[in-house]
Amino acid sequence: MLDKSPRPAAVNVPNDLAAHWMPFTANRAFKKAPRLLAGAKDMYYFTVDGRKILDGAAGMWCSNAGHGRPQIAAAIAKQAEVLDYAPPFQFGIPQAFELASRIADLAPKGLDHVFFCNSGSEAADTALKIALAYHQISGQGGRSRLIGRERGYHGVGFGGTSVGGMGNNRKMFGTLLAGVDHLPTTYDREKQAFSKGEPEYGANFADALENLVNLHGANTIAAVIVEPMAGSTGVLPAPKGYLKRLREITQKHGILLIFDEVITGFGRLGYAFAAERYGVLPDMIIFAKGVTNGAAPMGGVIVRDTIHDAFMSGPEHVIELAHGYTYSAHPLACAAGLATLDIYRDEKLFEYARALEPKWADAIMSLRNEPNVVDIRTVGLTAGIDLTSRPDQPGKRGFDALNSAFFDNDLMLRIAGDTLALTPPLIVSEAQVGEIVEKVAKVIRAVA
Ligand code: PXG
Repeated sequence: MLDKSPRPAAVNVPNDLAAHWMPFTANRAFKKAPRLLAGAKDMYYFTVDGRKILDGAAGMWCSNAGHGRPQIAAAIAKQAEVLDYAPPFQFGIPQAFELASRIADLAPKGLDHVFFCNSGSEAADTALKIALAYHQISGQGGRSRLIGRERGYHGVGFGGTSVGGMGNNRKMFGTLLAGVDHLPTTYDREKQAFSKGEPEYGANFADALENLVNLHGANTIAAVIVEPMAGSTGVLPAPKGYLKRLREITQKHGILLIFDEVITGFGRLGYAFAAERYGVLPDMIIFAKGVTNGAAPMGGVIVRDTIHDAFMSGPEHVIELAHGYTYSAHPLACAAGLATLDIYRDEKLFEYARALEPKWADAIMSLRNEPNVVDIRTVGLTAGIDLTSRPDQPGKRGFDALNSAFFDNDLMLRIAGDTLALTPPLIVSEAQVGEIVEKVAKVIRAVA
């Protein structure tokens, strides 16, 4: 029998915290000292107790246009009234087609087709499945290996977890996908420390792909997936020339190249996509987060014409790709996406981010002499600041920094172990950059 006797009275404000098992969160620590948010506007969050927190993280690399944009809210509200839900299989809504065209317009020429999902994780798994299916229908079904990279993050689906290269995200989950291998990380502190933008050293890390080709045989490898800047692991920009070399090697061996631009897409590196910044044309680009400014869940894959077109054969009543989600191209997400892209365009936010990058980099680098700082990396409007670990407590200094920022310095930042990651909304003013840096300095001293 189910026990439906009443629970002990839940606290009314903000709520009983027990039932919600929080994602990627130290649950017990959180519930002892909750970081509860109640509102957000422009560059700020507001806590349930009314404090104003400067957002140094665009939420979670999402809200590139800042928070609480009325245009986006109105678009979502209107869409909910007019058409709340429509089946995305065998039916369509105009907004989905319009948004796909707008995204394709922003992407490099040749990447003209968009498959919608609801998150970066779904988008990563979708791209990997498209790669496998593409080889299958092209008579190269033997190409089933997938190659990721150490310290890569591609979400939490089984595909993304398998190609991902962050040990903690993998080790509890069994054998994951078979036939996966990893390139080495592009990070070498000795040769790259305190680089602004792309480190000079490290294009040679791409050559490791030739080793994997020798090991497995090119005709067994379907795709390579990398982030142009590895975000979740603490901001590792691609070394100069690395992505170009990866493209050359994949092309030579008929291997598809997937850029995971869940973080780097929509202006984070000063361009619509990092592919444009680096002048490299991948076969697929994964996006999420910034496409709706975080205001509605959405992700997707932008696919090269040649790949898309290969599927468009056979009897016309037959489904070409047996894949999709109940909420693919959800009306509310499409409405949010269209309003968001209008703001990016009208306010020239990508160009603004590009212009601000040198000042941002200089400001962040001024933290290099703060205690325990062993490296700082910047690219676009992002920064990773490595702190030494407390003895025998990896991640504790970072965790203390998160709390010091939130509770004592009214700043939201992200942490990856003992690395502090900064990635403010692209509307950040020069004065606010200064404020972020001052606050981060205080945080670093507080956790020294
Ligand atoms: N790819 C990349 C490159 C990401 O950064 C995902 C895929 C997965 O997206 P979804 O929407 O399924 O979460 C991400 C997500 C952090 C942090 O603290 C970053 C992400 C997620 C959680 C934490 O840096 N990025």
